[in-house]
Amino acid sequence: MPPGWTLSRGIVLTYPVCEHKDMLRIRVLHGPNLNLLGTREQSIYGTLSLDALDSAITKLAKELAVTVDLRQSNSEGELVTWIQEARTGYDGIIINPAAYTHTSIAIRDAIAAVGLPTVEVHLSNIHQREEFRHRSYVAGVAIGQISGLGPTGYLLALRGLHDHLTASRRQKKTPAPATARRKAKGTR
Ligand code: CA2
Repeated sequence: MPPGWTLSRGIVLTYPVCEHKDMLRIRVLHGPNLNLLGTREQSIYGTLSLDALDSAITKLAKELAVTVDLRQSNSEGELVTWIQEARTGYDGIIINPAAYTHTSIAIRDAIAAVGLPTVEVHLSNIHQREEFRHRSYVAGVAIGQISGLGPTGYLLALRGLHDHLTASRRQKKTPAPATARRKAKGTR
């Protein structure tokens, strides 16, 4: 459904969203059990619900003029499919693979295969917790990992990925200096 204001009794006044074709597009993926955020284990994962977290991410995305696509799944295969699909139409990925962080070679391989800059996020500090959480299969194919900063970690990931993608776009647009071009060609 297109975005809009609810007037009364389900009457929605929709408005067009102006999406510039050059806008950065980022897919945000939440792994298994993160749909339970705010309902249990609040001492570890905090009190914010997944909907509230997604709203905070969407709000920052608007400020940064980034389009975000937010999804949660309890299924490894579905996450792999969403990573693969991001290859067309997305510039980067933010992922909290949750428990799959520590087990999933399939998610790691999918991220490596699409080659999109990816930031790994964890609400808790996985390095301070049980030994089995210290290993991340995703970290080796991510441009960075943010762990232990709660929901703020997602917002930092969004800013960081935005800056990374903007810098690499700018680099692609700026022609290399003549000397570097000659060197690359092997001419004098
Ligand atoms: O700290 C994180 O963000 C984790 O990715 C969360 C995973 C955990 O397996 C990782 O080691 C670290 C668990 C997500 C479960 O989320 C829940 C949220 C509320 C209540 C119960 C589970």
